[in-house]
Amino acid sequence: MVEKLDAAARAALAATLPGWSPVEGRDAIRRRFVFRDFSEAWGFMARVALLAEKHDHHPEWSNVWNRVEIVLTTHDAGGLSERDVALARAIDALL
Ligand code: H2B
Repeated sequence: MVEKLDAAARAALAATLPGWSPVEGRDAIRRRFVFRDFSEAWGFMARVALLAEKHDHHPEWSNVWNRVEIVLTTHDAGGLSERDVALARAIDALL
């Protein structure tokens, strides 16, 4: 079983992942990405999909033309875990 983030790790989130914010009513974080067009958005999603497979950790996400919204939470833990932090960092490193 994956452990949920402890209070110290949660307090550090704003500093460690400044692009991500808490999702209202859920133990999850979200980031919205805007690209020039659909092609760029889809290319980004393809790279995130490969990262997700590598991490064995998968986003909840949606795409509308040039916009992608990614929500991260750990289903196996019922909330945020280090897996979400690791994937969020890896996604940020793609930008
Ligand atoms: N992704 C997310 N977001 N949360 C999980 O708990 C999770 C996952 N578990 N991807 C993984 C796959 C698990 O189901 C497999 C069997 O490792």
